Amino acid sequence: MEKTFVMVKPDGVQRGLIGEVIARLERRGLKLAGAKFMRVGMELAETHYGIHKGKPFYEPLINYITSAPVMAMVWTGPNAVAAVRQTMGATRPTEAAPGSVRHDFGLEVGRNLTHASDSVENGEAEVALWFDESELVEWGRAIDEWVFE
Ligand code: D4T
Repeated sequence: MEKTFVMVKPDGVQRGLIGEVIARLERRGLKLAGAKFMRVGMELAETHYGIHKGKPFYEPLINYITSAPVMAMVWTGPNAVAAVRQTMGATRPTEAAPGSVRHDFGLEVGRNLTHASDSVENGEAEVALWFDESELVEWGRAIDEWVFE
């Protein structure tokens, strides 16, 4: 089953939106496979956002993500990567589809509330970066056969 890494960023945590994000993913039918509430260290932040190193928004981005705790999660399901990206909305809140998290709660790209892996390949890499194998839970959910074809 496809896995994707999802994070409620510091602004989402500060604004009390952990439950809102989890509720939306649960309601969609996605299945939680791991979660931890944590402070992001400099090394992890720099590895996670390594692709943006050198860009003008890189330093503010690192400061933002390390400024307060985040909720790091792994969600699974068929097409989990695409489904979660759609539920979160486009990176820039003013371009996010109405009804998405970033549309409904956000205004600025530097305070866009959540992160979600943008490809299956990156999903696997980010899950491995943020979680130990032992922190992931495989479990049978009673409704699985009614959500997954
Ligand atoms: P993340 O990775 O945080 O979920 O964002 P996206 O996957 O949706 O978008 P991204 O990698 O292009 O950007 C990473 C992160 O950088 C911030 N950012 C981005 C910013 O502050 N200014 C910018 O111009 C861009 C492009 C927001 C998300």
